[in-house]
Amino acid sequence: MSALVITGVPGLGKNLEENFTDQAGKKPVVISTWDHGLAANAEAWKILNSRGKALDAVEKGVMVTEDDFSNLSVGLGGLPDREGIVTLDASIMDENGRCGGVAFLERIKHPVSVARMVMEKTPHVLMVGSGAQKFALENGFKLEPKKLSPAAEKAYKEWLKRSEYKPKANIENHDTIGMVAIDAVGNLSGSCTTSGLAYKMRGRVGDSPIIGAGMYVDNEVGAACATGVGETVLRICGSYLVVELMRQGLSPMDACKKAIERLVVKNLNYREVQVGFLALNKKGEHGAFAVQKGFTYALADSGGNKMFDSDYFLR
Ligand code: SD4
Repeated sequence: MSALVITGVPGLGKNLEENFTDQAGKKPVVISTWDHGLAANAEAWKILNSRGKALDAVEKGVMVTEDDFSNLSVGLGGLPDREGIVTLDASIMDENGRCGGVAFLERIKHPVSVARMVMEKTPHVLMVGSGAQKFALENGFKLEPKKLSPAAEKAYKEWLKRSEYKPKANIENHDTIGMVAIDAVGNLSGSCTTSGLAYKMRGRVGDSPIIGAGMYVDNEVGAACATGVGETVLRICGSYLVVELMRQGLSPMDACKKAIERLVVKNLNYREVQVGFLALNKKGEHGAFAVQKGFTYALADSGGNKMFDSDYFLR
């Protein structure tokens, strides 16, 4: 058992425990990726604990992370593409199979809420770029300044000196937030939001806004989300694969593990990347698995809000 203390979230779980087995199911429950998941879960939990809907929980939860301008991988404080511009990707999906996504979106603070609006107000699933921004502005979102956060600007200037593109595992360019939740009545929903890989090519879109890659929900079976190098997840329709493996009877942990094994076979560069999957089944049991050591996730249920270490492939 490792014991890492997470600070900065008063009153919430403080122990980081290794979780190499499925946890017993409890409802409601919410899980989300990386350390910023704690604060996001805390918001989601308020909704779930008052018998609110999983859909509202997964939207409001990740909005906390999008709001944090000091976060270098989610929202407008994220690291930019190689031209110095922050472009955001997000998706959301509910218990009825309704879903929405936005990609390559600029200067809008809450891409997950725009994704929800795509789901609820349009006949479409995915909107991108200037069209997505226009849609957001027409629906009450504000155009935010075209400005990097101080930390992102500093990092970008540093990067420009060499302009080398080499994503590294578990550093600041791999910290998307993916969240999946089951509410008190047993309905599942999921969300995912990111500024994508740091210093990506202009126009690059990752797995996060793509339904079935960065996140997927099937209310009969379970829900899954992904974090890490999106190209490797896109190649295997990662989150959909995790859900389908649970449909075949695998536990959430085993489903995530099998999906990582598939990813490793289908991506020759797997040693150089980090990817983590998180899954929740209809019983409220959860699991996680990653390519490499270092993937953490947060879980909130009636027992509290805690961090866990995921098991991993490259031992
Ligand atoms: C992407 N999957 O754009 C995202 C990045 C990420 O943790 O997950 N970072 O490829």
